[in-house]
Amino acid sequence: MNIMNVDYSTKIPNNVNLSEDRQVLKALEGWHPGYIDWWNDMGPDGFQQSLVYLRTAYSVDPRGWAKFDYVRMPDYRWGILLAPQEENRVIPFGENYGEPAWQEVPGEHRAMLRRLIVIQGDTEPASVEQQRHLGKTAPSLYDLRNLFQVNVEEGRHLWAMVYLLQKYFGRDGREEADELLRRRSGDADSPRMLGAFNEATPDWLSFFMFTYFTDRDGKMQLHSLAQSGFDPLSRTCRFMLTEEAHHMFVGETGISRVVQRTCEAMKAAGVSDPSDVAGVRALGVIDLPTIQKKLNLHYSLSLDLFGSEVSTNGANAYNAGIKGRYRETQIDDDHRLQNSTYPVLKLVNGEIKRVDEPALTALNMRLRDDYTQDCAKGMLRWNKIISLAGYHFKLTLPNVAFHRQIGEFKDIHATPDGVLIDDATWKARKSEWLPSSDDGDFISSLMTPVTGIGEFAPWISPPKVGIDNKPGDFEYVKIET
Ligand code: BYC
Repeated sequence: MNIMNVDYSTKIPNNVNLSEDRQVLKALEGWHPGYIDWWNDMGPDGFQQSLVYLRTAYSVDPRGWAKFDYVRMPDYRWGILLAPQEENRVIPFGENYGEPAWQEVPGEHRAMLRRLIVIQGDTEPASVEQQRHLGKTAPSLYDLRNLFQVNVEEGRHLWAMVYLLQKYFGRDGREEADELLRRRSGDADSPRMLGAFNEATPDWLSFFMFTYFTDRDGKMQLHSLAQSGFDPLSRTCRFMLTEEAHHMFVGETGISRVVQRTCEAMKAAGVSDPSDVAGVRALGVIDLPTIQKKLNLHYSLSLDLFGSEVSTNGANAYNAGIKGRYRETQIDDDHRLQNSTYPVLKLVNGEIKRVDEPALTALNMRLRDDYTQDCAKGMLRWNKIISLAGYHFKLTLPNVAFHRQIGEFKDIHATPDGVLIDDATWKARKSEWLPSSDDGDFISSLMTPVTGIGEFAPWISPPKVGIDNKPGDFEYVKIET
């Protein structure tokens, strides 16, 4: 078969020749009913019979890989798609640098590889679970469609990891695949594996922040795994990144549209001080200080997803050739890192300082730094909207020591500016920096669904362009009641 095109003749669409890999096909077909049960229980609440204008991957050719059409979500063709194999690919880093990439799991790294694949897999259904109630309060059909697009693709990313588990990890892999359907976001007994994936996504501002900040952790982690010497993992992640770009677009433009609408409403009403929270809220839009608080929350939760700044797990995965750096092949160094150092932010005598650490153990910190740089780009766009509207207010990323539960700063408190504070001050001032229950109530009060064609909730601007270049009055979701 042609690797570029996806075979839709089997129950599970794929470009990995499943029709000739009976054992794996059987295992995946056996897993399928449990997945559909999970989707029905934990996928989007309502709208399952609605026709949604979704894109489905039909090829892995970057020049044209998706087609758009109306689909009922349970009928979405979740498929197994790997980017084409690069000829003569070598392991691009670590102790086995320069050797041919592995097409099978190297025995000595089996447990580590399985764990990373399981963690990656676990985040995908978790995010669908976190977002399952949002459809009921969507600000427009356009946004509703984008939510569902993100959800079905996260479902596909789960399939991608389950394929790797079932094809390459035998019985353990099948057991892990079942566990991925058993854990639940926020469940007291059986939570999802990483912290941020057990938090609530209660409203659409959180959804946009999540897709901007947390999906961007996904981008960084997928890039690192795309460097893997285990070629099937690399190829899987490379294709996942194609879809991931849209998720971050949803986040970036979502926040832009909220900021835009707030600025327009403030201007129209003659509000000169954007920090006049009550005055701005009276206009039925979300004030910029509250947007900043949500940003503080989601950014800090997402920083935790990089693990500890200094990590032997990270060093081992790199040495083994399993997980590389962001854009590893474009970095000009020895790709072994045995003798180099990297500056890590640490707490030294009560002060936040950069300290040189062996580069190998500092890989989580390095990836997190790359992430922070990537986050800053969208911030520039949001701030431009604010300054063009004539307001002196700047959205900023909080200091890395702020509100952390993992790593160097987990036991201290710091302000968003990075000033260390004691417990009592933190308790007294926390609601200045993180969304309070009052803030949550206010945002919730705005979350009334708008389902008219071409209509938008009054707290968010329409997008500049439609999905698939559709006009403003396009019916992105034909809601079945
Ligand atoms: N929560 O050495 P350490 C995405 C554990 S998002 C709970 O500091 P390490 C997506 C850690 O497991 C991307 N536990 O860190 C986005 C370890 O436990 P064990 C998902 C945590 O291992 C939106 C211990 O603490 N993909 O795709 O170097 C929507 C010490 O760990 C956390 C990946 O993350 C935490 N936050 O790095 C949908 C890639 N952090 O082993 C999807 C795969 C650490 O001692 N995962 N721990 O029991 C990894 O590369 C690494 O596991 C991590 C942690 C980067 C997560």
